[in-house]
Amino acid sequence: MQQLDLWDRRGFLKKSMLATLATALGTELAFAESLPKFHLPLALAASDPFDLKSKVPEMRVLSDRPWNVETPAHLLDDAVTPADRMFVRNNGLTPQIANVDAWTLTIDGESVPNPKTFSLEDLKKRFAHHTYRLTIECGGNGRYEYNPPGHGNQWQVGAVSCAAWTGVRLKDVLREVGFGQDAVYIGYYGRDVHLSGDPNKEVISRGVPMHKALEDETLLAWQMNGQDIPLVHGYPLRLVIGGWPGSVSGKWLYRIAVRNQVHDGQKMTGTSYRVPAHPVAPGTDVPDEDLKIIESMPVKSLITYPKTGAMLSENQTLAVRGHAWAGDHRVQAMHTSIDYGATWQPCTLQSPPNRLAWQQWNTTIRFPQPGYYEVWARATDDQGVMQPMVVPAWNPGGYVNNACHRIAVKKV
Ligand SMILES: Nc1nc2c(c(=O)[nH]1)N[C@H]1C(S)=C(S)[C@@H](COP(=O)(O)O)O[C@H]1N2
Ligand SMILES: [Mo]
Repeated sequence: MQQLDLWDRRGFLKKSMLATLATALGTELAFAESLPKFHLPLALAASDPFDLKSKVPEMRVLSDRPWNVETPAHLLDDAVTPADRMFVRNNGLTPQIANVDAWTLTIDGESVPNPKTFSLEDLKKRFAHHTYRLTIECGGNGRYEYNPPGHGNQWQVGAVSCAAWTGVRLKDVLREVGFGQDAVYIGYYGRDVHLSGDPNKEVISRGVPMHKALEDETLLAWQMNGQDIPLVHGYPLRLVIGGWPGSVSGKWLYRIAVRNQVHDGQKMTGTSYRVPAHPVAPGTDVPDEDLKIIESMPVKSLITYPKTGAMLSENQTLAVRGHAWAGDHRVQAMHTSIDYGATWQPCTLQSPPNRLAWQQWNTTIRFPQPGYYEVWARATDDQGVMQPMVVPAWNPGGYVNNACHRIAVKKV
């Protein structure tokens, strides 16, 4: 349910919504008529239950202020991630979108001589539409395995999605606006609200170098899987950039600056989304100047069927499947092992529908005798680079853990 639907023309809660609201709150709404315009009772405004009620109940809530919710691996079985199974990573509070008709996107910055502002209608009418399936993986996915622990949400394996996004190419819009030779980077700005409630505080404002911003697949999107983007995923407009840390795909987008320097917005500096430029021992205090910004995400894969803990009876073979992705690269091979990585068997691997989309793989496994097994999955990218079997290089933020995914299987 979009929050938009809550309000009548005058900005008061719709009468037809009162029963739903009462259910969400667990109590009747007293004085709903006299609430100030576009105001929700505090209990609702704080936890934004409407959007997350639409998630499947098995999703793992890591925090509720801000919302951070991950998807268990077996719920990511679809080639195109449905909205109700998509992980949520908020750094601040989901904004309330009172009037979507008034939404605009401004392109400005040092490298833009003539800044321009577009309505959503302008974007939709004036530029060609494109749809791509794009893998979005949080840079901190897999953080739970680092020791000492990285600061932040202890994501396991499910902070990744691949939905079909529809919009216009950022490059088409930037070319129409015009930018100078000195352009280095873009930076996005979103309408989410800082946890402190201070409207002047930036929640997150990240970006990418021009070469990534100008790729065909970099979209200003208003649809996900053929529908309005759900509020929690960035309605009504989102920057979507596949293959790089999810943090570069700015939600609730209202401004893009074309910068003549590396963008220095919120969470572009310090240990945020940065890793040591040189190898360090676990627990090292790494100075800022030795950290570099994470760009393309490393090769990785997931087993999405069966769910870990599967029981298998005599003579049964096990059909195993999942997805594999490799940042800006393509996945070239997929293998599984049932002997802790001693030997590996090749899997069937599909081509991606477009660049930067995860690829589907599957295989059939026969287990030699009854007992406990682990199935490990390992992807190899088009450069011959493989997933490590154990946790890779420790880094202060606990980013880019692409160790092999494993599930437990028992043959009885
Ligand atoms: N405006 C805004 N955009 C944002 C964020 C945010 O907090 N605010 N989080 C980023 C991060 S860290 C990730 S991993 C992705 C998560 O996208 P999702 O919640 O749609 O899955 O959104 C990115 N875009
Ligand atoms: Mo993220």
